[in-house]
Amino acid sequence: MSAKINIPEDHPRYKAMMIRHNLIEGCEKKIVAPAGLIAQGRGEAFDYLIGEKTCAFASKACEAAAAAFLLSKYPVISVNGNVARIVPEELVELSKVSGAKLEINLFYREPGREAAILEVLKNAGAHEVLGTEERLKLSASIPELSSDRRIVDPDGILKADLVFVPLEDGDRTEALVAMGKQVVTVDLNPISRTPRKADISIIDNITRAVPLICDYIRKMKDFSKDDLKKIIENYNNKEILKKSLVHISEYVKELSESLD
Ligand code: PTJ
Repeated sequence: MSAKINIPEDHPRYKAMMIRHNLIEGCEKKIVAPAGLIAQGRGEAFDYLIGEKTCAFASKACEAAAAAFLLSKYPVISVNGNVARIVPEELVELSKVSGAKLEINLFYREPGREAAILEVLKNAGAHEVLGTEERLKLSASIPELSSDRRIVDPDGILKADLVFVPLEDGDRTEALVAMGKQVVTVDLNPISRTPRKADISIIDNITRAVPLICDYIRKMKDFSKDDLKKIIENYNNKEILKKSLVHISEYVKELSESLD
């Protein structure tokens, strides 16, 4: 077990440090894969580079994501160890407001991990969870994908028209897009393959992005289909990625000038 930590609430990096230690404990409980700790470190570095706040390009992507959820006939939220540990209640809330199913889908499959994540989601208020160990015998496969992420639930990702895949790897994003699914992701690293391949990429921390998507869904739930479609038509993912990169370069320049 990790040593007991005592982070004072007035520590300037209290929130980020709590998340870090939450993930370390999640790793000890098998919820988080060891590689998930490295992924979080990469995410934290990019969060520094965007200024640890939701930027306009991320809000725009959250709005488009909300419109896509509302237009979707069969949306599915893909849950990995990191997101289950960091934002379980928020994922369950997203599932409730959007009507999307929750499916556990892991890159690093190890006995006991699905069960540990199922418990987390149930404790967060989930009623139905797909991709569990007992449903694995029913599992289907994503063609042309060799990682363990290829194993999907036939009543979940396989059937979905929209898949929400936060903190995802590029290969599966590409495979899902090739299967004709609309792919929405959250990833702090705009250079990573997933946001470049997805239809809607939210360049923000998962802790900020999921509550914001829920807010947009609540705000837009009575919009007409035409209005929702217009939001999607006016959304350009490449532009959003460009804006995020320009923001990072300007922010870093500003920081360097503040040292003059
Ligand atoms: O639980 P498993 O077995 O399914 O594995 C999950 C991980 C995350 C380990 C697996 O999907 C993986 O290895 O992912 P990658 O390829 O490291 O990609 C994760 C991406 O998420 C990276 O581009 C990170 O920058 C980004 N990221 C990490 N933490 C956050 C984040 N993005 C948003 N919010 C975060 N908190």
